Amino acid sequence: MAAVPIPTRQLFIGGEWKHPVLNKRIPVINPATEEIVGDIPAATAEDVEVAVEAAHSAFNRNRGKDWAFASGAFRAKYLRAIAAKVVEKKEVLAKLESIDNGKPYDEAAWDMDDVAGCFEYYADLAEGLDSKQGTPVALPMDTFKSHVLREPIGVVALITPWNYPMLMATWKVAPALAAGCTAILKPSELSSLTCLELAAICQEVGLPSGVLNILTGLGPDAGAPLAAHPNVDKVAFTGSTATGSRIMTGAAKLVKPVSMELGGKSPIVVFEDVDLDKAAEWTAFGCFWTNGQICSATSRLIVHESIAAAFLDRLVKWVKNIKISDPMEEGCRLGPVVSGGQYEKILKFISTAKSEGATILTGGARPKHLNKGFFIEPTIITDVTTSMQIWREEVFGPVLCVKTFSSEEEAIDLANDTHYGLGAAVISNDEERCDRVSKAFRAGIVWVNCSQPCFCQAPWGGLKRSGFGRELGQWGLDNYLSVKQVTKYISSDPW
Ligand code: TXE
Repeated sequence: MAAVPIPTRQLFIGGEWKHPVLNKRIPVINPATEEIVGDIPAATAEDVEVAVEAAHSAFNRNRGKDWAFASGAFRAKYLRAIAAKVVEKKEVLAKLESIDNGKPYDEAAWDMDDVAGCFEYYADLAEGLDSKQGTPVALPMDTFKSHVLREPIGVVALITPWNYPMLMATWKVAPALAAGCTAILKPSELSSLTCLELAAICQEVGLPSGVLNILTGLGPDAGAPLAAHPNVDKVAFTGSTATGSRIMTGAAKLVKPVSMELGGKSPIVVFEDVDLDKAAEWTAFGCFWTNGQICSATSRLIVHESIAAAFLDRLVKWVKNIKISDPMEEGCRLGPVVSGGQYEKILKFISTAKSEGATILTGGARPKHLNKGFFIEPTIITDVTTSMQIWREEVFGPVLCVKTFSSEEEAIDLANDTHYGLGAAVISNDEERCDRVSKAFRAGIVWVNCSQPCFCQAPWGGLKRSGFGRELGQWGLDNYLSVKQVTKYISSDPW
């Protein structure tokens, strides 16, 4: 498939392209070839200052009538225009995503469909906001009358990761803009190309200046000053638990609200009554889709002991058939992981598992037919104990670890044996059992007889160290709204 030229972009601030104040840039490395294919601007605290000022003045412009306190229907027009542009540019965007992040082109193209769908969905919710203003509150006294206004929370910082660069940005940008917030988006330095194209789209559709500002740059140099800025009213973050915790510590000093979508170590429980082929397919999909670089990847397989051998046999056959290649090659199902750093980190996880006594059933190394690029074979690890690092820590790579169980109770205990609580899946033909297990899982998202499907209408987020707050659906919009009560004294008598 023909590649696309990598555009050279600047920071997007106040509706204009601006060179970073310190004029630094970060190389873009294609993870399939390890070659530098372009660069992105590296923002620092100096640029953060200008971007926050731009967002602030856009929020307040004309007393908010230009955006924040305009009608939802007004804002929806821009969200729909952005969605239409994403559809129009889908092929170029998907190619850029694939080159930057390493995900197969087809997957990147599906991501762009989801991006457009998410902007459309929040356009609908923005329109719906108009009729929800002024909801009356029932009071115990008829001398007072109260109603509720739902207003944008203010200037928001949106800090996003590299696994679904454009889609994760959209999960935040679309509801934030629908709510009437103005925003500064800081995508991951490992995959920023499509977010810079989102900036170009905003310019093309004439989004009012300063409503969305996009700063690319390193986490400590650009993300940290942005999250800590006193004129940022809220931080919405998706990324590692360690960085989330750091942002929360800073936000606590300013009593700044945050929402956190963090790591995971999600289980998939496979009971003995399943169709082995179907279950193997969902298990493989749940862990190896996007190379396991999904916060909700079901990377701990908990399988009934009576079917474990037959099931693993099918699973191994299944993963051995996955086509691993340059992500732009026709039919590719697994590309490289995103960066050299992630590649080394994942291989270290695998070698630690071996040294702790686990068995590498399949995979565990670079595929033999690829001698460059950050490729790792889909890896299945057995003989795992619950104290091993591979069972406890998020790998964020194509690595599945396996344990067996003999009773439903034991399966639930193993599933919940984690500090995380993002996703959990159960595969069984017994509906009542699926319902029981779904309730027993300590997780924010449960899949029954599947793993990973995600819809922008349904809430997304976790418990425990996987974070708090919910994205998507109405919950995603609520993240960016504040609730104001207005109470009127309506009696003619003196109080
Ligand atoms: O994440 P970071 P990294 C996990 C996954 C992965 C690990 C490291 O396990 O192996 O995190 O990835 C910005 N203040 N996840 O290093 O650091 C950073 O620039 C403010 C899970 O990429 O969390 C990027 O934009 N911002 C995850 C974003 O935070 C800071 C997805 C995420 O980067 C910052 C990604 C700081 N001090 C990684 N430091 C998921 N839950 O989906 C960094 N950033």
